[in-house]
Amino acid sequence: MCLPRPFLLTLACVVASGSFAVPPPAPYGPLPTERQLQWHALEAYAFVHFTVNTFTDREWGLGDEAPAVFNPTAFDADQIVRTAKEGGLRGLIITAKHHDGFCLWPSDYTEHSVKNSPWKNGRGDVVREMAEACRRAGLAFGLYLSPWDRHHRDYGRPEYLTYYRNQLRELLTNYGPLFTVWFDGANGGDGYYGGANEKRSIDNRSYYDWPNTWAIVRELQPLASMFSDAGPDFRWVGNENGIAGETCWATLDMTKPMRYPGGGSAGLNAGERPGTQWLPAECDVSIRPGWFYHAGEDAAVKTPAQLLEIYYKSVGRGADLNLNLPPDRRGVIHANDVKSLREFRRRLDLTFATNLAAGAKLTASNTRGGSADQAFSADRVRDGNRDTYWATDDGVTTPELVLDLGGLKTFNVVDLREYLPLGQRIEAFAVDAWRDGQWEEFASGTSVGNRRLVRGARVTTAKVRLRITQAPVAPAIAEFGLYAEPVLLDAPTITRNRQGAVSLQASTAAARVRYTTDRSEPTEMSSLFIAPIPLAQGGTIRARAFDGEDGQPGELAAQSFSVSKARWKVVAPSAAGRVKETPRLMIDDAPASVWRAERAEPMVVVLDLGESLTIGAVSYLPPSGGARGVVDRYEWATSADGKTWTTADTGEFANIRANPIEQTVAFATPVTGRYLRFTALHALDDSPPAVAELSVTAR
Ligand code: FUL
Repeated sequence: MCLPRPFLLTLACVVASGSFAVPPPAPYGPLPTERQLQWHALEAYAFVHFTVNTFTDREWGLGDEAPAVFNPTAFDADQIVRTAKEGGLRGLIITAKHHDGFCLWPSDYTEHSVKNSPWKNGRGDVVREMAEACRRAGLAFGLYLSPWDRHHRDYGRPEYLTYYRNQLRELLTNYGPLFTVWFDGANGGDGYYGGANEKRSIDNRSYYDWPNTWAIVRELQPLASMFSDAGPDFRWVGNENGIAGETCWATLDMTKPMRYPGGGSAGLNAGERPGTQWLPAECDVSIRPGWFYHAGEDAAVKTPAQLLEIYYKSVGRGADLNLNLPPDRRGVIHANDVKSLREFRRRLDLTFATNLAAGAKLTASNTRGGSADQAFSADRVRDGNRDTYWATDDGVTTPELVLDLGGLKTFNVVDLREYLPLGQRIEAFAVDAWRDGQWEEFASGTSVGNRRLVRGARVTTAKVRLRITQAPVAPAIAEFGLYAEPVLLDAPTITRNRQGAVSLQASTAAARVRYTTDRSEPTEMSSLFIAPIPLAQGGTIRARAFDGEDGQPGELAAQSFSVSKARWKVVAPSAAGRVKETPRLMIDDAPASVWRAERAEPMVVVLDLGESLTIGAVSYLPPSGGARGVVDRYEWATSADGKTWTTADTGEFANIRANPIEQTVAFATPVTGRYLRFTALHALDDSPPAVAELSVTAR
């Protein structure tokens, strides 16, 4: 067996220190490789989605975009990299080529690239500039090269594979060391394909011949970890909202038939134990609703609190976080994203600045080789070094570690890490705090792996106890820490009634809530909330509470509202023949209630908006809980009288399978009408179309 490097290092260390009383524990289960260990150490890195879509306002380009549309006015790789770095992200992956086939580097194998764009007169190379900026800033650099290519005429035929691999070689050899190559499993079928404009179905299992493509990466970049739904080095977490399973094993059962790129998401969120391979999860999520920049989403950037929630549920569940920061049409990260990310990092830094375990007196119920054996002593859990660990004697699988904090201390975050080279050993653990003369459970959990962060209510105590409650073998714990998040007033709750009046409610009566409706940050100078805010025509509310005594600002709350639906009527389909469901479910502001068509054929919905409106954007919310009924092709039309219709837009809801969020279609020029028609032209897997909600944003 080939042992991973840190494991050998530990051995060497033990020998060197002369304390070789007992050997280290034997490894358990599937083990990580050296490249996977390096990937785990990154924990969080940036995704950068940038291509023609940034300029066409799409999520998936069709492949027929002219290279001329790619023209950032002030592209600044250093600004993008600096933003990621200041956000605490340790690497960056750029979409060298997305599904539209446009190449951000001047590839020798196609004319469909930056070399035929006006940007830098065709002499630019986004990939090179990003690679160099990452190198300067000390960030790991990685590439996304979409296997699905809607531009290439040979896509679907063997010739395309040659093209794809040529491009891969180009990227693997010309841009320095890569920490990852990201292989996307998405494929929507239809595309431009050199002018054929048709649907091309491929067999995800066989067409790409992955083993031979992976071999190229292994040959040219042996330390690059490869992503796909099912590895070979790290896996998709099964959603695009950044949340790993509450239990999230770093292992997967690769004997299952669907374990191939594009093979579906079943089992990926939680992983499988014991599994046959070390295949940890990556949580990919965008800081905005979409993966590409859309000006219409400037007010929908995730707040610092939302980013923290994602961090605790991705990194804090043993996965890596791949957070997308999409450059805008200038070619820089928008100020809203920069601001939110900075505040997110500031709060994390404040939280992890002081480890209460550092000054504590530790008492372990067992130490491997006896308490004199420094190599495995409990002290190792607080040395900030993931390559050293506390271990117990073989057979001691449920040890305890008591921390005497030397006085009352307050914490709300627990940080645990296993020593990965020996495998994922812990199956369950609990943490207790000493209260009123007895132990009281603060939290309990399952998988640990690379990292487990438990975030709970604040506890003030003089003693804390870690209990490993289930493990098949003696645990090997690299880190255990106790931290306190800075106290902030909770974000106020924002609600709107049917009539369109918005109320803001602080979590404590003493706080005062201030708000804005112009998308600016609420400050102590902003309007004070005293009475419901009329917002029947929709708009964006940003609000925060200010402490009644010291005026300290609390968490930001932000919510956008569409036009109130109080006066709307569904003209078609009619409710005839339906008992339980009525078409009103499409406009009842309740995302969970869904109208489903009976047959898998285009469904036409006609709404009477009750008055003539100038419509800037329309939205479709798909049903949740699977692909059934999720519309992926649409047409929107408006009418003044409900008889004569003007088509406003027709197209696809790109990426709706992997990311089934509300789909907003913004019109370049607003359209006017009292009647709105939504035609669901097609739904995923040829299922009968379904609608959870339809909405309108007025201009
Ligand atoms: C998906 C793609 O289809 C999206 O456009 C995006 O790139 C996301 C990260 O992966 O599968």
